Amino acid sequence: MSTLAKGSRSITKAVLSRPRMDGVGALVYRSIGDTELRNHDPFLLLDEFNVDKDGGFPDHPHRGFETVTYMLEGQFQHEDFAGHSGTIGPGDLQWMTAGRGIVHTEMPVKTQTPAHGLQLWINLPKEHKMCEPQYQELLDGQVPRANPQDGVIIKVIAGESHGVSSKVYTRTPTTYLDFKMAPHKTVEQAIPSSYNGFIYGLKGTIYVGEEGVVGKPHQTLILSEDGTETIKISTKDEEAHFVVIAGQPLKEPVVQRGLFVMNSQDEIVEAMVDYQHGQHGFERAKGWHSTIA
Ligand code: FJE
Ligand code: FE
Repeated sequence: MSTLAKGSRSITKAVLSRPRMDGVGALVYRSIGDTELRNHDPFLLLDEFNVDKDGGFPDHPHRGFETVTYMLEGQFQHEDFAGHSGTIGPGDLQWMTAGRGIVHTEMPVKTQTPAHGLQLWINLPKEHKMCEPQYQELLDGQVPRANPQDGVIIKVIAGESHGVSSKVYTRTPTTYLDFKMAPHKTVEQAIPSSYNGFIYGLKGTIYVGEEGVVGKPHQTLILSEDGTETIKISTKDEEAHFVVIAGQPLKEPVVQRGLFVMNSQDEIVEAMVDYQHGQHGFERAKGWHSTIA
């Protein structure tokens, strides 16, 4: 017998992000991670960033979580302390597991088009926080699409949609879908009922759940946690572009100090000491400076 509730998940909160500055001269709309949207377990942060040629995120460390950078426009380059580097453009993504430690730089390629995209931070379960760093890089063409009906294209960045599965390995079970919908369409999307989830609007207006709660660009809609498996999303007169992100909550203590996210205050102190002394994963941090920042 199914214990799933019928109908669509509803929206428990709608928050419109306002632009602010972060890094060096980078404009970000902060969704998850802003004061009103703290600790949406397992997610720590979602930023929609706009960075022109004078801005970026120069040399900084991470420990204890993953960053997923998904490009919408322009080009972004990165370089880390282990000599790993690359460039991603529109539709491409970099899924970076910082694990025990990454020090890197993230900068736009200095062209006419500013770098515009999304960066998501996913917390790691306790047993993976000190794992070896890993990169999973996918070009736009390597991200599978679901096309459940005419005028609905779903890029499956992580998890699955309408029988199409992503190959990205997630240490924290995560669904990350990019939707493009023509006007006057309705789609249902299954999300595991135990996941916490949200929708973030990029373009156009959407109507979510049985009540048709309105979602706009720069707005975050938090999905209800009521044991329901699907969400229903519709467009009216405009086409729409948005992402649906959901993940299995870790239900572990979260202690965050800047770019280190651990389970206890002691582990945060350890992270700062390890970074300062160049040890336990930060060996290559000693004297490293990026060549692109
Ligand atoms: C950060 C300094 C930083 N949002 N969106 C301080 F550099 C960062 C940081 C980012 C970031 C990077 C990209 Cl590519 C996109 C971002 C913050 O790296 F979060 C703080 N607090
Ligand atoms: Fe970073």
